[in-house]
Amino acid sequence: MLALLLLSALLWHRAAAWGFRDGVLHNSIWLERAAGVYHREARSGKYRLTFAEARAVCEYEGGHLATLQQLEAARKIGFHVCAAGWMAKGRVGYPIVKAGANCGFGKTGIVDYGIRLNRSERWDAYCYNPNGKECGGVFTDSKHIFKSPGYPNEYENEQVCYWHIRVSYGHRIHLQFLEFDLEEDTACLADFLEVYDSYDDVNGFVGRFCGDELPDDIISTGNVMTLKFLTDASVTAGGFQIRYSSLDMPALPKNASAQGKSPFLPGKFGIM
Ligand SMILES: *[C@@H]1O[C@H](CO)[C@@H](O)[C@H](O)[C@H]1NC(C)=O
Ligand SMILES: *[C@@H]1O[C@H](CO)[C@@H](O)[C@H](O)[C@H]1NC(C)=O
Ligand SMILES: [Ca+2]
Repeated sequence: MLALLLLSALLWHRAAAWGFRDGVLHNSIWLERAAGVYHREARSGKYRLTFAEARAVCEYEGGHLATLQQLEAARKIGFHVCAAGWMAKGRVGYPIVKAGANCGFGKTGIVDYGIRLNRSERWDAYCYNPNGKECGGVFTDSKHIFKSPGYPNEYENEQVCYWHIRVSYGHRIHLQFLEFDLEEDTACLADFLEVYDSYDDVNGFVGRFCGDELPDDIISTGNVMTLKFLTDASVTAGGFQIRYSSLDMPALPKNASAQGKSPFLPGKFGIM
């Protein structure tokens, strides 16, 4: 409960620290990015940006609203977001990789709401900026080593990075921490790395890590994983290097409930 209070205090503090800067709306967060495309929502929540505000959010970072083709190119390498956003020319839509009943009408592809005549409608934004600061990514190789931004230099303040890993269907992901050094605090609320056994940062929470103790290896239950790296406004540290490799080890049948603490849980979040 205390941790929850601290967390909401932290989030509130972060929210208050953003907002309008130089007359440009800047109260958004990085959510995901792939192929130079990333999704932004207003810091105040989902579906709060008019077309002009969405465009300002992207331009503030040196990019512009993504075209339908750029969003589709990102989708093809695994960019999946369940939220409609403005694109170039006033189009609205979102990229779906994994078909689901609750999102995208059970289909994959760009869900296209078309060109909106009313530019005062409020949606999220899809920006395109291939030269943006390297932070996060989408990996589909069978193995890869990825690092905190700027590694081997210290990471920066005020970062939000997401890494999505997707290996072949029927395989699992083995995460190995090679180097790990984040600002230390008891509740891990200042700077932290969170690991999720799913394609988003909502489901399948595995753990939150900080300090300089090397976390244990983690093996996913399905073929997707998400890592989220968040830093606050002060004190940085060495950062991390993480290796993942694909294991040829299908998810166990869902009825295998007797396995107890085994890390090999049923695959809940497989994506073809
Ligand atoms: C345009 O959308 C806004 C926000 O949804 C709404 O308030 C407004 O009435 C709409 N304007 C027209 C002409 O439909
Ligand atoms: C679990 O599923 C496997 C194969 O699907 C089956 O052989 C086994 O009997 C099931 N076990 C239970 C406890 O239902
Ligand atoms: Ca910090």
